Amino acid sequence: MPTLSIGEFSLVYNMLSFALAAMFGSFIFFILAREQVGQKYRIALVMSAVVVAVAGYHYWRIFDSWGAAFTLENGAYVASGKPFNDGYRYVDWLLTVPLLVAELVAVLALSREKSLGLTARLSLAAVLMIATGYVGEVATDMVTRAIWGAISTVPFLYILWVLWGELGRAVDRQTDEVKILLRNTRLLLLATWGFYPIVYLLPMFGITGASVLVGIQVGYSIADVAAKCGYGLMIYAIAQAKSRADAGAKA
Ligand code: RET
Repeated sequence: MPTLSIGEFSLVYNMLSFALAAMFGSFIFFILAREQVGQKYRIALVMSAVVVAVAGYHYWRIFDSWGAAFTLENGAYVASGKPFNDGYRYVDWLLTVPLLVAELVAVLALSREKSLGLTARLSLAAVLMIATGYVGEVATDMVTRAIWGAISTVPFLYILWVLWGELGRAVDRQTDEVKILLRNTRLLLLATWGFYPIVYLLPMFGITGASVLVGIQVGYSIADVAAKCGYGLMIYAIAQAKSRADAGAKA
């Protein structure tokens, strides 16, 4: 572990604390907001709540691990000898990414067979993407990192391609309000999910030592808040708009 200045250590400490607060706050919101949407969309909000609860737990563990990995000595944070555990992040993604995918499929309210098929294919791709990405993340040399990063990009592109196409097809059948929300969700998905591989590439841009450690932790934390809390809010907005449209169609 590199030696960190007080500012560098605190930046990560505060980002992790911010992400932890955002996850717990979002959990309360999603539980309460369930009542605001039609029956068939509630499951999507339950999934959002599970995602942020799982992530909240992992952020708490990451936060603890960060604090334990360094000690303050003569005005700088030096390695304490206890390793910083990056595994929590990957275990978190392993559980939450399939749920995020399932949540989007749920809010689209497609036929049962289509929903099950899509969720199964996309979850499998997500597990492959994260497992292969982890091998590269913990590798100490850049060549291994690059190779596993490239392998992980294959299922990543597959997920984006399927979701992009599916969301595009779903758009045609919706009211104007839902159309705009679905288009925005497509953009949010691309912007937030696209952020993770960019953060992963940081050490390959020649950024080293403390900067890369801090950059990766800050980058993944921002991406996680957007991809879990922000995305959950989008799903909520879609569920609400679709509930209104369903009520209008019945009246
Ligand atoms: C890795 C390894 C390098 C290549 C790629 C990656 C993609 C990661 C993604 C993670 C998404 C996580 C989310 C979490 C939210 O809960 C594994 C960094 C493509 C897309 C959405």
